[in-house]
Amino acid sequence: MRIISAHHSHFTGIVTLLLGVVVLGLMTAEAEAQLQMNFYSSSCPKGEDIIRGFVEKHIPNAPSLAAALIRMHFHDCFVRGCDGSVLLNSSSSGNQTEKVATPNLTLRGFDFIDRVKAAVEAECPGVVSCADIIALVARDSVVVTGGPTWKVPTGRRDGLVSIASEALNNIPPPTSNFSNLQTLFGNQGLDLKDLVLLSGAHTIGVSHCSSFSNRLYNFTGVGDQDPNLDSEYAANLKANKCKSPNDNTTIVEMDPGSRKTFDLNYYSNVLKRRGLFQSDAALTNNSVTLANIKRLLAGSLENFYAEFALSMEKMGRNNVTTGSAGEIRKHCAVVNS
Ligand code: HEM
Ligand SMILES: *[C@@H]1O[C@H](CO)[C@@H](O)[C@H](O)[C@H]1NC(C)=O
Ligand SMILES: *[C@@H]1O[C@H](CO)[C@@H](O)[C@H](O)[C@H]1NC(C)=O
Ligand SMILES: *[C@@H]1O[C@H](CO)[C@@H](O)[C@H](O)[C@H]1NC(C)=O
Ligand SMILES: *[C@@H]1O[C@H](CO)[C@@H](O)[C@H](O)[C@H]1NC(C)=O
Ligand SMILES: *[C@@H]1O[C@H](CO)[C@@H](O)[C@H](O)[C@H]1NC(C)=O
Ligand SMILES: *[C@@H]1O[C@H](CO)[C@@H](O)[C@H](O)[C@H]1NC(C)=O
Ligand SMILES: *[C@@H]1O[C@H](CO)[C@@H](O)[C@H](O)[C@H]1NC(C)=O
Ligand SMILES: CC(=O)N[C@H]1CO[C@H](CO)[C@@H](O)[C@@H]1O
Repeated sequence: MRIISAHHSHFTGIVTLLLGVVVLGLMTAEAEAQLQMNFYSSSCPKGEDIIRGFVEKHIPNAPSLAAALIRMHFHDCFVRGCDGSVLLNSSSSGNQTEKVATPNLTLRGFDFIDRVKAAVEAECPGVVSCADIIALVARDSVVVTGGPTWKVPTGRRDGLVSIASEALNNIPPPTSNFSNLQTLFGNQGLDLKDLVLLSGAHTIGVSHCSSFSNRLYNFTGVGDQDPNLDSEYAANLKANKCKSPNDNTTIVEMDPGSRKTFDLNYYSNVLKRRGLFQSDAALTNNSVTLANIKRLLAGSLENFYAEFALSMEKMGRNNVTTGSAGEIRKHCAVVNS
């Protein structure tokens, strides 16, 4: 009995050990499943070309979508990694997904992603993730509109979960001060240099007045203006754009005069205290971010593009779902049933 028992426990021990090795091996494989260039080269060889072709065909007719799509990629990556969670619709049974969180109210381009997904599904059903589609479409649309390019390694899987409050907690609001930004970017493995470079995307696109009208009308609750916003620019915005503190519909170009051009003007604006958001202004409040702005402005556009590319790739790789985790969604707005 004792012998059998000892034998038995020895046997169990070996099985446990073997199981442990297998589980450890699986965990390592999971952790090591990484993004790679052209992940779909054998599973969907034409996939990335179809996406680029679709963008090249349609974005020139709606170039302002390029800004919307790079912003969507940013919002996707900052919540649960770039896993397409930003695309999930809230369910009638009460799930409030990231889409309905305040920062997402002004996101655009969901239908564009759906159309790209349909084109890809027609070629290879169930193979290319929505998360990769956002990442590729963001890059391809910025390229088509004359902006920088960057590497988009693929192999992201789509997440199963999307929670509105996580968007609120992770996506920096326009009222962010420097330390908010440092923390929220730091949470994503992004440093102060990345913060400056990625904020440079505000060289394209638009904002609603509601995202910054506190700076114009009631900065500290006594009907005042933000002293860190150039007063001439503020007066101009009040006279011509955001004529009332309750204007939720008017849109304003973030880089006036060159909102369609991916250039260095955003950084010049920031130094002139003409960045639209407090978060833009906050980049001048720290010696590292300020020095980076000046360094970029002293350098060439090509240099900005090259550095921007590295930060975009870094953002796109952060905390992604890979391997056998998550799924490949059939429709980007809903988890597979
Ligand atoms: C640093 C923290 C950031 C804050 C606080 C911030 C905030 C905002 C806000 C409030 C808007 C305007 C939304 C509206 O009212 O319509 C906006 C627009 C935009 N953001 Fe950011 N953003 C940040 C970083 C980024 C990053 C990292 C990217 C991309 C790499 C980005 C790309 C854009 C683009 C392209 C637009 C224009 C969107 C359009 O035209 O529809 N932003 N951002
Ligand atoms: C990474 O993603 C997982 C789930 O996809 C999430 O639970 C976790 O909070 C994320 N980590 C960070 C730092 O965002
Ligand atoms: C919806 O909520 C349920 C319960 O909280 C959760 O299990 C599920 O993952 C949620 N769905 C999404 C898409 O987040
Ligand atoms: C930044 O804002 C947060 C609230 O969002 C506040 O708690 C903190 O004190 C602020 N930091 C500085 C340096 O003003
Ligand atoms: C400014 O904000 C304060 C406090 O939130 C509020 O009491 C006041 O009515 C606002 N003033 C204007 C002009 O909106
Ligand atoms: C603007 O939005 C705020 C809240 O988001 C709302 O309280 C206000 O009534 C809206 N103003 C208009 C003019 O629709
Ligand atoms: C930057 O610092 C100044 C004081 O040096 C402060 O008044 C201002 O509010 C800060 N701006 C931002 C956007 O944090
Ligand atoms: C998701 O919601 C949008 C409206 O917000 C709707 O147009 C679309 O059909 C929905 N998609 C699915 C698959 O339910
Ligand atoms: C694009 C999108 O889903 N926008 C939604 C944001 O949230 C509001 C309500 O909270 C919805 O009405 C929008 O459809």
